Amino acid sequence: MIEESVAPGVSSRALLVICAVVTLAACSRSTPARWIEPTTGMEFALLPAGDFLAGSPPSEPGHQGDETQHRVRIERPLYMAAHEVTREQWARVMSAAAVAADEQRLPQVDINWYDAQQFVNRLNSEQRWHFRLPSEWEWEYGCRAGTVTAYSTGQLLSTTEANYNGDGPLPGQASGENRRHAMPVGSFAPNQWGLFDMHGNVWEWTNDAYDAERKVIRGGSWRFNADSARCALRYHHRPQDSGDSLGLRIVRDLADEERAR
Ligand SMILES: [Ca+2]
Repeated sequence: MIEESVAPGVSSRALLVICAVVTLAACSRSTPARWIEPTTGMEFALLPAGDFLAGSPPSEPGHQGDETQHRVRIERPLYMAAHEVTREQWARVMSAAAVAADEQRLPQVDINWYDAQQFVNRLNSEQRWHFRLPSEWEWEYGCRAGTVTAYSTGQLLSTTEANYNGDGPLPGQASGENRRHAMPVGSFAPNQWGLFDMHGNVWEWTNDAYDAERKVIRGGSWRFNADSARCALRYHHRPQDSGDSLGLRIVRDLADEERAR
């Protein structure tokens, strides 16, 4: 039947080969799902454009008054770093002293928002890609990874799934481990989009203002309770503040030729 629908002399087998070649060519031109930044080895995951419901319902344990649910449109796909920025990556970009081998995979902390901006500026100066901090809605979009629950794991988060203070579980939830320190990035399973430690480990600066004086930080940390690690939680600090459980994760905008694919 297939031969009847194609040009004379083209067999069904030849048609299959042609289709396979065309499909392969199309795949090779698509924007890769993972991308590695060449100077630091930082790994990025491609997030699709799309809509999602930001915020949380009042019924969600830990819900705060500034988490009003609303739809957010992420207009363009973007690359989001799979991990929090590590101490080794920070030192390399900032030309700082070498980091001890057993600390290289720990997340960089004790940096304020201006330090974070300096990091992306230095990275941008070295190459043609454009890096930046995520907006808070890009951050929540990546954290949810298509889920609509309190966590990307569901309505509960165990300390076997993320590094938060297990002495402060959600109401009705059993206590968990309180590690009292950051863990090497990627110590727990990633979410559905391949992003690690969006819940807990260290807070992450975003590009957005919470109000006239403060910037939004997201994700909770090893110091904070389970409710702070929820996808919707919007915490904040003055940009000049820093702390031992506050770090960063960066994103990269797609280049024009990547958007065209
Ligand atoms: Ca984190």
